[in-house]
Amino acid sequence: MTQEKLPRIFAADQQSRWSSDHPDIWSRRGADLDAVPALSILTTLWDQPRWLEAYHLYDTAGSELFEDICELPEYYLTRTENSILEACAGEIIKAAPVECIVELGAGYSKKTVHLLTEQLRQRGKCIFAPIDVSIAGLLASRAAAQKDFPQIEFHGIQALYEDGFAAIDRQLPTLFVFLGSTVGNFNHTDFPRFFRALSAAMGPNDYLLLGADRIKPTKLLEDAYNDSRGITAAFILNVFRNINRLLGSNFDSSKLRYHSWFNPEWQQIEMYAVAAAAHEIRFPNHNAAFQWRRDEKILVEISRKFDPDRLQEQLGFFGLAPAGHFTDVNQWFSVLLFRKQV
Ligand code: AVI
Repeated sequence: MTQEKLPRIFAADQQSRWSSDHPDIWSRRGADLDAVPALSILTTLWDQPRWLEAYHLYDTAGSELFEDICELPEYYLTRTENSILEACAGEIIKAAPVECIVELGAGYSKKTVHLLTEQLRQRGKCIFAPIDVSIAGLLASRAAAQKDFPQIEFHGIQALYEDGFAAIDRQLPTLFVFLGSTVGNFNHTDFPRFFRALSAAMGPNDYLLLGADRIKPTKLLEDAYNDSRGITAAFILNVFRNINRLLGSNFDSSKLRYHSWFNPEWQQIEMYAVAAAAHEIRFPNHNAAFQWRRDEKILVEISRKFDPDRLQEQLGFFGLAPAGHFTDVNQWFSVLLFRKQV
């Protein structure tokens, strides 16, 4: 790794912690981003009910399948959020007088482009810093940003979200952007941990822009997660190929089926893999095995749906004050702006 001078987006005390292997992309020294999967997978599979942390879904094949999901007619989330940002980016950027946009996720979707375009139009300059564990995603963001916006100062941060945003200088007015309703994939433990850490990392002139999918008629929600082409099923079941690759296990895709539903009490879509036939799942590298009984389910992912007013009130307890609410004509999706309270 080469040692360059850290850009000013990093807090002063971060100097010795980050280094750069690729121009304009920074990684935490010594961070082993691959160290956790085995422990995470084994501990949650031994829970009752069995479940998985959602990040295991995003290997190369999973990331490609998710791109396909975003194009599905039933999956209204991406295009609805995009239409809100296209219509409201000017107002959002005006309401958030910042110098830097930090995107949680490799970013550079059409949605981010609306914000970058407005930031440049209104302020003439822009620092853009996506945070992601995927180096491939960050390289793609960098290439796209440099091609379309040569005036932008780009700094990719290869890290877990919490490590990435904790490193940003609190004195630099920053808009943190967390789109796509990825917040809906957090369980009830992840959610408070994430917002506590984010709020603690934010400085007095910082803002958060959060995309949140809303509660709506069950049929619309269930169709979005059970599409007629079976892409969502392939995305969810692909996690077992990834686990076989990571852990040397023997999940058999011919013995799995997909099941999803909207749980009205928990206000979340639940996405399961169900054993169509019993089989023993072995983890030879870890000297462990379990019997997956026929019809037993593994909860692979949840996607929570929100009441935006309640979400705004809830984030108030984390020191984030509502500063704008942008939605679509159907009120299917909300893009919420918050200001850090000091
Ligand atoms: C990434 N995340 C916001 C998606 C969602 O809608 O919860 C993941 C997804 N899973 C199945 N379809 C989409």
